[in-house]
Amino acid sequence: MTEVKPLDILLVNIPRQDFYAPPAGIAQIKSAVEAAGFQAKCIDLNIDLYRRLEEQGKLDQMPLWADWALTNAQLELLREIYGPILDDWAALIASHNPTYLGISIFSNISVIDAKALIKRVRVLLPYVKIVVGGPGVKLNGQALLEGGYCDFYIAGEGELAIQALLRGENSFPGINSYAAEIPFLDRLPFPDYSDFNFSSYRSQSPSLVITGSRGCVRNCTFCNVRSTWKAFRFRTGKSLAAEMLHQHERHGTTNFNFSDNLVNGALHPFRDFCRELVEIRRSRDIAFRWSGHFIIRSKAAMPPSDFELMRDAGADTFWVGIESGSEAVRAHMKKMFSDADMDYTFEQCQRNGLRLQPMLFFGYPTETEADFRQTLDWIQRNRRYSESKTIVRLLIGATMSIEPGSPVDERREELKIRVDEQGQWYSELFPENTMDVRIERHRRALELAQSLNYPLIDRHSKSLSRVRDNILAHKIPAPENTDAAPQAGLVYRRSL
Ligand code: B12
Ligand code: SF4
Repeated sequence: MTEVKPLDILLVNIPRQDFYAPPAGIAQIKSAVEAAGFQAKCIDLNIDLYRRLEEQGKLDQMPLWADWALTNAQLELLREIYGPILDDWAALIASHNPTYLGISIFSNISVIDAKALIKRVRVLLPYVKIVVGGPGVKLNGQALLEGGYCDFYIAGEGELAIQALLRGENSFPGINSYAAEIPFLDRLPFPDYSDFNFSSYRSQSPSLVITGSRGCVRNCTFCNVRSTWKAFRFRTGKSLAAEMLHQHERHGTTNFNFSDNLVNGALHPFRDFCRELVEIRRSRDIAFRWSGHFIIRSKAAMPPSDFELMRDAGADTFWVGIESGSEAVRAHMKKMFSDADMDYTFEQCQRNGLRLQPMLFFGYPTETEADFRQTLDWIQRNRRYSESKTIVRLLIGATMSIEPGSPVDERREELKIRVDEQGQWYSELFPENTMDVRIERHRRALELAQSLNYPLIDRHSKSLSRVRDNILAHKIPAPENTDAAPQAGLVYRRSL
């Protein structure tokens, strides 16, 4: 009889995440754990939710999982649908009887789902040691620990800390604290996706997340990237190409999405990576396609030959942070590119068949009406790229929110940022830029883009109109950050 090894750690991923590809976080943690000699298994509960809702003909209810502020009726509906699913998940976890349960919390909103699941798991498996990790743990880990929801939290990069935890080294940096950044990313094992059923995911062909770098070379004033990653670290082109080949051999994957904040942060390794893929295409006839985030650089930094190399290497679609049509606003943001750099980049992308998903947002603290009109001009001016299908989607982002840990947050005094009686931020230096005005700018930009037939992504109209209604009704103060706090007449998804 063969002896069944007990499962050292069961890793689960919870809603709400994307449904296109298996989750990279737990796949990365699994390979790190197994490299240290422990046994791990991954279960993607997020995709399980999707498939269950699909079976029940309730996919239209999916937005309930991504909404911060629900009406009482919506909350009741969510509880009714979700309660039995959470019970099933707790039973599934209990059936594996692992020593540790690792829960990956993708964003702040998933903390609510984590708590609801943990309450149920604690009843069925009172002795399991629960460790939470993932991007949503950064701000919430300590509270989850103090609330008894977990035995450990690992904030930041989890690979080394989880290995130490399983070895019993509970005071290793990162355990119940923020993990030190891992300097040499090439030394990490490739993520292990063997526990996932690729046919469950929504992408047409098997698609995977890949990480080429952590951190960013920029420090845009509205972004909190430096509070998450201090240093920019990157993998070599050889290592990245080897991971692609590895995943291709195991899962047939030719489509990859970079999780990096930017793929062109370090240009030498980026070019090496492209050359590796050109060579793989030539010698093995494998045509990888890859997409990600991208920053605009000058012609001197990225000459036309770089765009040709990207094309030959299978570069596909890139999110690009334009943020504002005003050069003055972008200069204040430290975006570090001019209109000329942007025009050059768009032209090069068009010429080489690279597709773009530009992102805009509204009401940066220094944004005046004149600046905003330049964003409207930008939308007008670039419609030719939408018509030529170089711009495949335009992201009409939210109104500016002041992210904890961002340079704007740290410079609140200098910018004279105050909170008005509605709980919304404004700057005494630019008092016309109120939440009302920001919401209005969002609406004007959206309407213009719609009228010009841009293919659009707009995730914020509904929540912004709720905030506006609250402001107009002058009910209880609306939240400063529309994504993260209760609003008048609505209930926060505080318990499930
Ligand atoms: C790709 C991505 C997406 C994709 C999702 C792809 C997918 N398959 O689900 C898309 C574009 C759909 C997306 C959407 C959203 N995203 Co997003 N996304 C990212 C991004 C760029 C990469 C995530 C990733 O895959 N990284 C690679 C893996 C390997 O890293 P990881 O998951 O962080 O895992 C590491 C650690 O976190 C940890 N870890 C992870 N799990 C576990 C578990 C255990 C037990 C342990 C110990 C450790 C651990 O160890 C891993 C290895 O070091 C990050 C930013 C970034 N660069 O990380 C933002 C990020 C995660 N997203 C974020 C947000 C807010 C969202 C949205 C809520 C945005 C919105 N308002 O709609 C949505 C929510 C998801 C949804 N509605 O579907 C925030 C989360 C911030 C927060 N604390 O809440 C981030 C950090 C961006 C940011 N700086 O604001 N996102
Ligand atoms: S907005 Fe993008 S480019 Fe700017 S610091 Fe953040 S991640 Fe980097």
